[in-house]
Amino acid sequence: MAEHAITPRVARRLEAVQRLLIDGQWQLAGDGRSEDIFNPSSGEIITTAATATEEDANRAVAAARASFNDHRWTGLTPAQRAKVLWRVADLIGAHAEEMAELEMLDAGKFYLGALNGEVPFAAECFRYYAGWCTKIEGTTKQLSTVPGQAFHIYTQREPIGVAALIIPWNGPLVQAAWKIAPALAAGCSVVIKPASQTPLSITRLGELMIEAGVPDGVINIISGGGSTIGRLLAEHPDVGKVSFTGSTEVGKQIIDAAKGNLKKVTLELGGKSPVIVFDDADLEGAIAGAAEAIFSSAGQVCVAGSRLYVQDSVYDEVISGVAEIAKNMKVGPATNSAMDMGPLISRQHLQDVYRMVEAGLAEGAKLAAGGKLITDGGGYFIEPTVLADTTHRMSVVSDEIFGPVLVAMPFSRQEQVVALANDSEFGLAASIWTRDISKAHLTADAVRAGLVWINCHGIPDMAVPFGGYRQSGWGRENGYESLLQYTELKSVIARL
Ligand code: TAP
Repeated sequence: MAEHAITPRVARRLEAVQRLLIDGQWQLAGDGRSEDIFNPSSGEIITTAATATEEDANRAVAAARASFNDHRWTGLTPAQRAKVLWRVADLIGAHAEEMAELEMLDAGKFYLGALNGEVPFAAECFRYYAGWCTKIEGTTKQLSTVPGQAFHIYTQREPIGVAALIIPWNGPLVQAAWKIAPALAAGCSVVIKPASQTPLSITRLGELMIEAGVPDGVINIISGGGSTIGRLLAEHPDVGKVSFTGSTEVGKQIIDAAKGNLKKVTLELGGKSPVIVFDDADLEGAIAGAAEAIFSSAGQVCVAGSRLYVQDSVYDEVISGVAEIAKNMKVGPATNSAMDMGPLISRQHLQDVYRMVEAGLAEGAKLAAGGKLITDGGGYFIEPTVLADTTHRMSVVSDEIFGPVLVAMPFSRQEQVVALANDSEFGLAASIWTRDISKAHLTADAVRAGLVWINCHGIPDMAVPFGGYRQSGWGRENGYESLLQYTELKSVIARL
């Protein structure tokens, strides 16, 4: 049966207000306020979530600071901390169905997709960083400035302190895991703020983390408005690190807010990632890959392949192939795993995406597929859309749409497509489709992006650094690189 019914356990959970986690205590907002949470597949209210006051946020930071200062987390051995993170992963796995349902309900993820994708990937993230806890190392050095004397010189990595983690709605559980796991592995205490639309899976994750043995105050979860609570966290003098994923516009505001105490900042921001198809590619694979790159999660993916460049001689074939896939996709609720594409996150976002499509058509793009809103039912749906014959003067080509809208154009030479691919304020990701191994690697070298795929698109791995050039961000998530960004580096010079 394709339709997934909500289990009684999750239904019961949603009857209550989703609470804040401060210093190990689940609580309502100080002023009792809560916000409605919507199901993007139906437009219906599914529950309400407490929205933190500034006083709540200050208490969360104070709890994190106290837990850091009294070493209740860093005082455990690395192996003990690793075991706790591993237990978090096991608990996510043990509650995978429930987590997948929660991800389906407020983030619009397909149940089976979440069950087999996001949920195990989030668990894997905790396992990956559990492994790093015992492997955070410094180096030894030799001194040249003082001849004839003995010195012992070494470096060590130390946790920064309190890390504020601010995440978007488009993959709440994985985004939370990508920040919480390396922060805790490094020894930081954290305050995480989910996007206002998607607190459900993170709230449950918090419960599992407490059950796994993360000490009170080391993990704090506060839902609340971005421009109030998010900003407060980015400004807070007791926060030493802010790791933000979201729009480039808000990323710049985070930099401003963080400058008061010069806190360390990691930013994972927007993208407009090129998909480059050469005429010698396996076209069947490239066509399917290009469609998947933009329509997966309805294009609400920061590394979505949203600009398609196809070499002249195969341009018509590739565009009509991708358009054919788009036209045949079944669009519908995330509860129905027989669908190919689910909803956008909100009515507002749906309208924004639709306006971008209209602007592209007004600027002269040719509609090869889609372009219409799907208005039956209350959910937030738009057809998978392909705009062909676009140019770099059009806003649909320069601006991130963050929806299932592909813009396509032809190219003739390798140098030309590299110039086009790099002609963007973003530099998050790219994919290159060709059978010529030299061309593939030379193009990968020339494209200015943080993550380049060859003959595939969008494959993530915990070991592979993830982040962008230019206005796609600062720093990297995943891998050892992410963990290092939650540490300070100390050098010690000892005369013996
Ligand atoms: P944003 O509006 O930037 O929101 C992201 C988060 O920041 C939310 O938790 C939001 O809270 C909060 N926020 C908003 N204004 C803030 C402020 N002034 N100070 C501090 N926090 C603030 O992005 P979005 O629309 O939710 O997400 C879509 C964007 O995220 C796209 O541009 C996409 O490319 C980007 N994204 C990037 C990546 C990576 S890895 N590069 C991954 C996913 C998404 P509220 O929800 O309460 O507004």
